[in-house]
Amino acid sequence: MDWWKDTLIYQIYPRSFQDSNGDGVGDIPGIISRLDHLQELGVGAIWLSPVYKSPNADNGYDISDYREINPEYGTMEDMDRLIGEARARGIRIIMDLVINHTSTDHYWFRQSRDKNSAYADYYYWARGGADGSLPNNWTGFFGEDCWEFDPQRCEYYLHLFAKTQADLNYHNPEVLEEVKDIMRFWLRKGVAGFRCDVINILWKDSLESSPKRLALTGSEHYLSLEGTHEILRELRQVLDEYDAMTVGETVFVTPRQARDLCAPERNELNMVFSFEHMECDQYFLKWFKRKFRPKAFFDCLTKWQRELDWNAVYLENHDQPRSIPRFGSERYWKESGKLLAVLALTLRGTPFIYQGQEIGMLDFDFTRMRQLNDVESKNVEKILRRFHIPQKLRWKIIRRASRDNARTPFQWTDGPNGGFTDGRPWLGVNHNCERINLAQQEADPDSIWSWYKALSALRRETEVLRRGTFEPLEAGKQVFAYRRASGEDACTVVLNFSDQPAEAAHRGAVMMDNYGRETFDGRMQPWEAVILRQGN
Ligand code: ISL
Ligand code: CA
Repeated sequence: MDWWKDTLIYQIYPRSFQDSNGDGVGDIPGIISRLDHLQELGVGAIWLSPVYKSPNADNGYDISDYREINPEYGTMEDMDRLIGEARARGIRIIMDLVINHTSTDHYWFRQSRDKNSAYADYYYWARGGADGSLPNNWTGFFGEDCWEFDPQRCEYYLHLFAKTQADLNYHNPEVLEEVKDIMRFWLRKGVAGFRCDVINILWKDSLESSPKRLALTGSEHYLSLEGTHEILRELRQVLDEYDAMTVGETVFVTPRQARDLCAPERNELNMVFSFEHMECDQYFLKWFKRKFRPKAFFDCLTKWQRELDWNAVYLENHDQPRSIPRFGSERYWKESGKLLAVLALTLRGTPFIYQGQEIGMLDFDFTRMRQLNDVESKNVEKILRRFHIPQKLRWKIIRRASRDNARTPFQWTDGPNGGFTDGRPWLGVNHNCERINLAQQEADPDSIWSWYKALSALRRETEVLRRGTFEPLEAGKQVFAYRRASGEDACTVVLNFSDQPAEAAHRGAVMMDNYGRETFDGRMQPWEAVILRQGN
């Protein structure tokens, strides 16, 4: 019960983790060959981004068969072997469950093009206006129209994401039954749970146009509605047969909505990925970046820590730029990488570490649009062109916010392609792999990697760091301090988010300090992070 509260979870983006056969694409045998790395980090579970059959319009988030493995990644035998090999190391596997939409290559969708087929109502189909207008005025997540005309059916289908990601229609009870079967299929194989993609938008209450004309027009018809809660409670029954856990990716969610999605007594999700703390460096949309304001970040984290009893804690994933250039400092790469590690592993909740975070990987070093792969970046670049935004500015916008920033291959060594592949990588390896790579950091007891290992071990051994309460102590312009307490035991965490020194009002015996200090008098170096036993 609640095993996921004591565990560190590691996210693998399979395409970019480890290639085993020289085709330039990461794969499941590659993951198996690196399980020892994860075991050393003290990982208790892996969240695997999608490995199902997919035409890869959105790198696996467009699934064409939920019961098959994408041949680029291996076979079902490889997958079974991964589950077994991971289990032998005490590591569980969490699958990515993408059920808001399927690929238009999915059998259901192909059948659905025929109005008389048994699958006719598996998706949202609608007629356009007589004047050639779309069925409604909603906008999609990837900056395009969210309706596409199908010449065979002579109707439009809804797609809130890419054109080839058609939204499933949960008004049809058969769709939910299909999903339950898929979940059972994987749970029977021994997976421990699911990360549920955009799970708070499943239920669309109507397809009416919206009077709101901001970005995401129409979202009041699908964001966190009661219909979604009902679906989640049904799915929970399947999960309970296997004691499985779920973490929901929930877009635009407020703390209150998050509570409704994961309060234990409501039997829906176990925790959610919320986004508010990822928005402290933007105006309204991620494409409009502003200077990162640590104070806003601390306040936001504090709010979420207080409002939810338990939640997923993350600073990186495959949709977000890397955390060091964003919340830390490239100038103090090592110090700020370690500080962010402390933050991620000492807040209350289940920490999720994204591949490469544990060695302080940075954003891509591409110089041209051509080097990018992500469908979202390409769409947005097209829109910027349409608005006659000059090339230089377009590139600046894309470079800072593109999802490809975190998708470059894992840097294992300083050798060719960072040891990721013997072939040509599907996405360019960052040239900084000469400086930032696992092999080098394994040999260095003072590296970010060594720090992550030590922190992870400390968290495992220290109950109060896992289960203790969260009490905010200080959230200033640059210093963030909080206390974790449980019975007689307590720890205080003090973090200096700045290239400048700081003074903090906290004292105590040092458990860990990224400047190697043994006593702490409140004076802090740039990006210093300290964990104190007791303290206040
Ligand atoms: O990165 C985003 C857009 O700027 C987010 O809005 C993202 O699209 C949203 O978090 C949903 O993400 C998930 O579903 C998408 C997929 O492309 C993402 O990779 C996935 O994490 C559609 O399946
Ligand atoms: Ca491969």
